[in-house]
Amino acid sequence: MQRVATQGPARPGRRDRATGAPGAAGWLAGILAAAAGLIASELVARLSGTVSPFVAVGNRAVDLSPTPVKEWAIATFDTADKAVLLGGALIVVLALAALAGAVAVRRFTAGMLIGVGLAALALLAVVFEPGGSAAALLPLAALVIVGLGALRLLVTAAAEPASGPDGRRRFLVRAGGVAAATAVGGLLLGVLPEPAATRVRRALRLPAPTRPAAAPPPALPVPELGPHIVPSDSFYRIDTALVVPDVDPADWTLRVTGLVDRPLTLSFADLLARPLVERRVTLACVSNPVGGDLIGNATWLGVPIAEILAEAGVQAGADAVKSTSADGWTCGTPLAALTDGRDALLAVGMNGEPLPAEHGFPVRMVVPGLYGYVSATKWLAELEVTRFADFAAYWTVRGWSEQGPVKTSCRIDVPRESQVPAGRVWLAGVAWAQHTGIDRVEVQIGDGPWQAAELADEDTIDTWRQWRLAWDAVPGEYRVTARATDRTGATQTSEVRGVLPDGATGWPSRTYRVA
Ligand SMILES: Nc1nc2c(c(=O)[nH]1)N[C@H]1C(S)=C(S)[C@@H](COP(=O)(O)O)O[C@H]1N2
Ligand SMILES: [Mo]
Repeated sequence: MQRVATQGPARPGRRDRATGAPGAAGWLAGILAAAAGLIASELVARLSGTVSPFVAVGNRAVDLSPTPVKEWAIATFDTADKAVLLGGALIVVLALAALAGAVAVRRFTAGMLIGVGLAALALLAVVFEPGGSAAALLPLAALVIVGLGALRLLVTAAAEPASGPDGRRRFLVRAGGVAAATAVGGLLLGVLPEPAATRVRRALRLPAPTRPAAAPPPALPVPELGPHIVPSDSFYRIDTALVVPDVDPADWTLRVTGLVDRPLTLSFADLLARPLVERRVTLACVSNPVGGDLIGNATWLGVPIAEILAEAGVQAGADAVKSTSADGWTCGTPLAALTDGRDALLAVGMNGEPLPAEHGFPVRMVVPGLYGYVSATKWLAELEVTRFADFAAYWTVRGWSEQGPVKTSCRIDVPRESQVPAGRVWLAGVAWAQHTGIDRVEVQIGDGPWQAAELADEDTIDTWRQWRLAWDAVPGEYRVTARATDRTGATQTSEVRGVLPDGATGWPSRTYRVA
């Protein structure tokens, strides 16, 4: 390699003979050191049951990113948003580590300081982790010791004045050693015991409901239309948890606190010993755009929240229940929605099985008629009876409305493709007006008249209803629009509004080309 004269006399650190390529040893040293440090910290986090520094950094990125960025991420990546965020964070961390290595080969102290700066960011992230403990400093210590130690080991070899193949060999030996140790750590991580929730959930058999849900109505026979009850593994997932909280039912308690005569602490066994009811409820996310898929209908098994509140004895003046999850997320639900006789549940089961870990195992809330962010707390830990005037929940602080009743809406699902063969086709979809019920769905094809669609039998007023309309499609391009009307006679508004602050409005429409 040629060096330009203006670089001046080659200092020891400048020598590239160790690797044969200028800078490459430094980059490699940084990346290998970061990988070793990250794996070590993940291992310690797993063994100590604490949050890993990497996940903590990701969690803070989620908390700190402005609401429009979050909305964009949900809209763009849907439920892959977490994988995308963690992948992106990993690339950024490795790039910065590569930079630290490259700098350290030339100016040792400056390079190591970049490494220390990264560790300091991780420390901040860990300190601000809600519900974190002092034990969370252990994985961070592993990250610092292994990461910076490996960086020093590799950089000193890469920067050694030793000329020729000796220096090169020394660096490669050390790099190989660090890479091998990292690989072993990765393998170990793969064979460590699985989370308690996964293990316990597999063996758990929930009691049968004392009051089972009625049989679901027959699905409308439209080949491409999705099922009335959405299977748990394709049910939408929205939450702020990058790593699903691992809650062992044996350690779980629900605290009922605040404006109550008798504060309660219930165990999971206490809950299962009560009469369980089974109810079908359609859950919806306030971030669901018109026509979006952040909505799903499931069969839930659980204990009516009203019964628990009655036992605790709600005091006069309360108008809200603040619920908190095991990972510190908070939610504010109107007291009335929990006590007015609707099927608000502390759910332990979803679609005939214990709640999946991602959907809140072991216990979550399900409240018909309210968006999830004000009602559907997963990994539930505490119910505090209080007043809206006395607290602000996680999303309320971030610009979303304090109250979030679900807006009447509908969706066109079928045909799924925009190219449609001429002839008889079915237009079909779902419509919802939780806790009011759907009365009517109308469809307009092009600038034709509004036509009433056929509705599936009503399951409950808390569940969506499938609709369909036969269309004798002739070649051309058509905009198809739908609108739902609820049991009170109110038709969803045509006014187009975005999801902030309390849910999107407007009529869903799709353009079809008939050929
Ligand atoms: N602990 C916790 N519970 C939560 C959330 C969360 O971020 N953390 N998100 C809520 C939101 S915004 C919605 S829409 C529903 C989604 O429930 P699901 O993931 O089971 O579909 O969960 C709610 N419960
Ligand atoms: Mo949501």
